[in-house]
Amino acid sequence: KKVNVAVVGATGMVGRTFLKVLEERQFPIENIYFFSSKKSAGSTITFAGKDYVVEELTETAFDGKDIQIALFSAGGATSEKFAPIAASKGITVVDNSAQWRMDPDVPLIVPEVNPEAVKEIKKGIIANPNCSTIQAMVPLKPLYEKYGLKRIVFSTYQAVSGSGVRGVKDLEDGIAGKPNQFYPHPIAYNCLPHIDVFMDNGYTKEEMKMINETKKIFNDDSIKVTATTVRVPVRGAHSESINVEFNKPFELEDVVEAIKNAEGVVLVDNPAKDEYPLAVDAEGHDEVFVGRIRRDFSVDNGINLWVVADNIRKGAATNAVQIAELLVKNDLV
Ligand code: 11C
Repeated sequence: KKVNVAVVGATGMVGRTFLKVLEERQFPIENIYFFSSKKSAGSTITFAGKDYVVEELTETAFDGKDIQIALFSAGGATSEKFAPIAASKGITVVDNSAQWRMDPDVPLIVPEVNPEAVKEIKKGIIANPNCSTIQAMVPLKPLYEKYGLKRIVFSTYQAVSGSGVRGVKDLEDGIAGKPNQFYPHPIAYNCLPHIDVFMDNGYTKEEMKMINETKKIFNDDSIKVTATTVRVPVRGAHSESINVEFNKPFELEDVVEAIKNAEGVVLVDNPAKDEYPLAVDAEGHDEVFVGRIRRDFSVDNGINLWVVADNIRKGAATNAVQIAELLVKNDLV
């Protein structure tokens, strides 16, 4: 079965990666349409060897095209306005923004973790989780099933590509000795404990996304979660230290085995040879790389992990395309 697909926000960093991933995974496309704001409309996009003109996104832009799936990555405001418009025309939206993630009527999906949620579409919208949440969920899934998750402490080391082209430019400019224009402080040779805006409770929005999205994806409010998210001078993959306490005792070798066998995970854990996941190795790949798995001796049933993934691929575009694949596979479009 082939479907008609729309890509909204095709000219941004995630949008361009959508195209690569759709091509690589040979997503079953009949026709494809590209939409953007007025500013980028009229530009040309090459997809699968063919040139397409980007159309301006308007309230009537989807009409007469028989589109089944729309992949949105054009920011929260565009998703807020246009995802319901697309849905009202019978299109299923896979939305990469934070706009709909915590809506109880919108499934929030990591395909390796909660694919069954795809059957609970109520508003015609499915949300793609935040990049730092997605990569953490993949190795935690088998551990949740085996031992239950009592408490998680996330500490992240996030790449500048998470801020899009402006973040990458600030890093490159900083290394070249030029001032930063986007971040409030220099990112070159520095770490900023500040991703997205600060909330009234003293956490950043990025930290609250990790906390709230984790509970929603596991459909379990009993998991205690805290997070500190940090921007580091790395280009294209997020790294995370994850400290987890289980509800049950465990053998470390069983934990390693479960992570090794987890769908979408590559185990890189050989300290004797200085082998552990690295951002520069993960960049450009779709898998989640996990290593440094060790017992946390300070609690009864705890472990520490180091988890690395390309935040634009598995953290955004690849996960969204996998959700679209679930829609096709389950005959939902
Ligand atoms: C970052 N996690 O690294 C952000 C980017 O809610 O989809 C993605 C923001 C989001 O800055």
